[in-house]
Amino acid sequence: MIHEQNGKFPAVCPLDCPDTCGLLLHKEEGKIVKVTGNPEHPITKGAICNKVRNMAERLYHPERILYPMRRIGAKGEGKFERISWEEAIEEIASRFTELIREHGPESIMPYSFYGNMGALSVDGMDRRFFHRLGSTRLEQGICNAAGNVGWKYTMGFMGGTSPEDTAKAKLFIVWGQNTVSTNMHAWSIIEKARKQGAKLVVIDVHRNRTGERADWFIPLHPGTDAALALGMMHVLFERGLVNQEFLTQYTIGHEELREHVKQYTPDKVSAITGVPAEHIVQLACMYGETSPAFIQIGNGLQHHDNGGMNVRAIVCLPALTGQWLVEGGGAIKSNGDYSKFNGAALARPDLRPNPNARVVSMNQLGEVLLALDPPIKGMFVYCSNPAVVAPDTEKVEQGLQREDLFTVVHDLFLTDTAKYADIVLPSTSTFENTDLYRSYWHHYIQLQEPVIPPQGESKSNMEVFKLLAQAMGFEEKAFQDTEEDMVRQALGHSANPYIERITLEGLKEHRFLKLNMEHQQRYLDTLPTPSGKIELYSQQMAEAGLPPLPTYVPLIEGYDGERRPGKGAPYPLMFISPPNHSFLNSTFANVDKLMKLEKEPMLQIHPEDARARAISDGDEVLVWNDRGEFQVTAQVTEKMLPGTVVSQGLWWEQEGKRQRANALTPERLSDMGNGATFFSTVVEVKRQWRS
Ligand SMILES: Nc1nc2c(c(=O)[nH]1)N[C@H]1C(S)=C(S)[C@@H](COP(=O)(O)OP(=O)(O)OC[C@H]3O[C@@H](n4cnc5c(=O)[nH]c(N)nc54)[C@H](O)[C@@H]3O)O[C@H]1N2
Ligand SMILES: Nc1nc2c(c(=O)[nH]1)N[C@H]1C(S)=C(S)[C@@H](COP(=O)(O)OP(=O)(O)OC[C@H]3O[C@@H](n4cnc5c(=O)[nH]c(N)nc54)[C@H](O)[C@@H]3O)O[C@H]1N2
Ligand code: SF4
Ligand SMILES: [Mo]
Repeated sequence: MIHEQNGKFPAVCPLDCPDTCGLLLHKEEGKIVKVTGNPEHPITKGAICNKVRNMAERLYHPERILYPMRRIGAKGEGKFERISWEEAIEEIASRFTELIREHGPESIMPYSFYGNMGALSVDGMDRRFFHRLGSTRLEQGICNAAGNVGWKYTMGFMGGTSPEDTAKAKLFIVWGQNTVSTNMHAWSIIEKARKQGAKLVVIDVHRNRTGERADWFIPLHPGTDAALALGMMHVLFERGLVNQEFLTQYTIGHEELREHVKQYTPDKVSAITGVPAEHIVQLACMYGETSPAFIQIGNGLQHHDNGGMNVRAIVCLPALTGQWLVEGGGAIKSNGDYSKFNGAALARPDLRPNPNARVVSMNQLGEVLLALDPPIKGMFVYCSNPAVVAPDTEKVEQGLQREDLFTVVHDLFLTDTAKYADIVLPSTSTFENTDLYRSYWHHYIQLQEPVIPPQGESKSNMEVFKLLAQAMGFEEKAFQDTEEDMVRQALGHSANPYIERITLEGLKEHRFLKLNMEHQQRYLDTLPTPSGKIELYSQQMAEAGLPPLPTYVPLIEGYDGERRPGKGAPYPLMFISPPNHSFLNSTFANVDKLMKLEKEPMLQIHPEDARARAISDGDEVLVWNDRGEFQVTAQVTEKMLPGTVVSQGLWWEQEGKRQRANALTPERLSDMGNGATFFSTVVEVKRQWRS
C-alpha cells in the first residue's frame, strides 16, 4: 500500500472513540487526498464522523512537526532549533542516564494517554521501555477509571450488551453520554430502532445534541445520578416491577437493597436531583414495563467526586428487571474486556527491576511535578496533551516551567505541552505505521498497515522507544521485536477466550475479524465477581471503605438540589466542560475547518443565572474560581437547570486569551479508581468588556 501512488486503501481510525471505524484512505500521487468510511466494515459500515473526514488536513498540516528540535527559548515560549535524530536520542539517553545515576530511575516518569489507540504504540514498546528503565509508574485514570471500577464491583467484567443486539431495544436510556457526537454508530442504531417505534430518554445535566433529539430529555443537577437510579429502584420494588426469579438466581444482596432503597422516595430524590417526583415514577415505570430496555452509560456522569457510585447505581437497574437476559436489553458502558489483548506480553512488566516503584496519578500532574518528594526530574510525554487536558492546568503549567525538569514531548504538533519541552520529537500518524486496534464498544479487531511513508523525519512510538532502549544499552530481546512479533504476542497465549481465533494472518487477509462471542452466552454464569453473581451488595466495596449498597453520596465540590449555596457564596455555579462535536479531546483544536465549525469557546448559562449577573447573549465573560480563570463568550440558554454552566470542547491556549477550561478543574480523585473529577467544579461568572 505504501508504495502505490493511487488507489483506495483500508485503514483504522486511531482515535480514542468507541466506534474504532474502518476507514478508506484515497491516495492520489502518493498523497492521501480523502478519508472515507470503509463500507465493508461490519458495524461502522462506511459512515465516519466529520472530524476524520477532515483528517487529511491534519496529516499534511503546515504546522506538523517534521524533525526533532531542541528548546532555545524559555519554557513555554515555543522557540526551538532543528537537531538530528542522533543528537536527540543521544541527549535524552545521556540525560536519563545521568538522572538515574544521581536520583534513581524513579526520578523519571512517562506521561501518556490514548492519542493513538494502537496497542503497539501505547501499550507496547513504550511500556517495555519504562518498565526496564524502572521509572515511576503512571496511573491512567483520566478517562473512564471511576465508572469502570463502579461497574466492575457490580458485574466483575467490563463488558455488556453487544451493540448489534441493541437494535432490538424498545427503550433506550442514554445516561450521561452525548451519543450523537461521541459514539455515532450507537446513534445510528438508536435511530433505526426508533423507526420501529423505540423511545429514547436522555438523562443529562445539559441538553446536548443527543438530548435535543430525544423523545424525553430529563435534566438533573450534576453528580446526582446515583440518587435518580435509587429513586427508580424504589419505585421498581414498590410497584412489583422487579424480576424476582432473576434476582434470586443471578444476584446477591437483593433483599438488603429492597430495604435500603425504601429511603429514596420520589420526593426525596426529586429534592436532590431537581427531577420532578412524578417524572421519577414515570421513568421507573417506563423502564420496568418496557422490554427490551437498554441503558447506554456515558463517561460524563463519572467525571465526578461520586463518579464510580453513579455508574455502580445505574448498572444495578438491569439486574432488578432481569433485562440482562433479554436480547437487546442490559447496558453498555465499555465493552473493553471482550477484546482485551495479552497485556503482559505487550508491556512486559517482568522487565522492571523495581516492581514496587511508586505510582502517581495522571490526574494530579501539577501536584506531582510541584510537590512530589523525591521529585520528578525527567518526564517523557507522548499521545497526550496534559497542558490542555489534565485537571488544574495552571498548576500543570507551573510544574512544566520548572527549570530543573527535563521534558521530552513526542507528538505530531507543537501542542501547548510541547512548548515546554526541552526536546521535541516528531511523531508519525497511524497511517504511517503498523499497529493493532480493538474497540471498547464493538467486537472487531483491526490491523493497520502503513499507507503512506513517514512524513518528514517523523518516527512511530515503537521506533522511538526501540532507539532509546538501544541508546540506554537495554539488551533484552523484547527490544528487538518487530511490529509483527508484537501483534502475535498481543493475540497469543491470552487468558481472554474471546480473542482465541484472531491471528495476524487472518487480519492481514481480512483487515477486521470478529471476536469469538459464543462465550457471551455463558456471561451471567461466569461473572468474575467474588460471588460469581451480580453484586447488588458488594463486600469488596465495604472492604474498600465504600458503602456496600448503591448509595447517593453528595459531591465534595458541588451542589445538589438540597444543598444549593447561600447568598454570597463565592462560587455558586457548577461548571461542566465536556467534549465538543468537532474536536477529539484537544486533537483537531488546531485544524482551521473544525475550529471554524466550533467558532470559539462558549459558556452556556441559564437565563436566570445570566440575569442575576447582567450577562447577555454574546457577552465576553470571565469564569473563575480559586484555581484559575477562563475567558469565553456567553450563550444564554435553557439547556441546563439554573445553577449549572457548560463549556464544551478543549481548546488550545491563544495569544492574549485564557481559554483552557481545565484552568478551573480540580486534581481531586474520584470515589473509585482514582478517576478524574473534571465536572465537580464550582465557579463564579462575570461580564467582562471586550478590550
Ligand atoms: N466528538 C468527540 N467525540 C469523542 C470525544 C471528543 O472529545 N469529541 N472524546 C472521546 C473520549 S476520550 C471519551 S471519554 C468519550 C466521552 O464521551 P461521553 O461518554 O459522551 O462523555 P462526555 O462527553 O464527557 O459527557 C457526556 C455528557 O455527560 C454530561 N454530564 C456531566 N456531568 C453529568 C452528571 O453528573 N450526570 C449526567 N447524567 N450527565 C452529566 C455532560 O453534560 C455531557 O453532555 O467520547 C469520545 N468521543
Ligand atoms: N475539562 C475536561 N478535561 C478533559 C475531559 C473533559 O471532558 N473535560 N476529558 C478527559 C478525557 S475523557 C480524556 S480521554 C483526556 C484525553 O486527553 P489526551 O489523551 O491528552 O487527548 P488529546 O488531547 O487528543 O491528545 C492526544 C495527543 O496525542 C498526539 N498523538 C496522536 N497520535 C500519536 C502517536 O502515534 N504518537 C505520539 N507520540 N503522539 C500522538 C496528538 O497529536 C495529541 O496531541 O482528556 C481529559 N480531559
Ligand atoms: S473519531 Fe470515532 S466516529 Fe470518527 S472516524 Fe474515528 S472512530 Fe469513527
Ligand atoms: Mo476519554
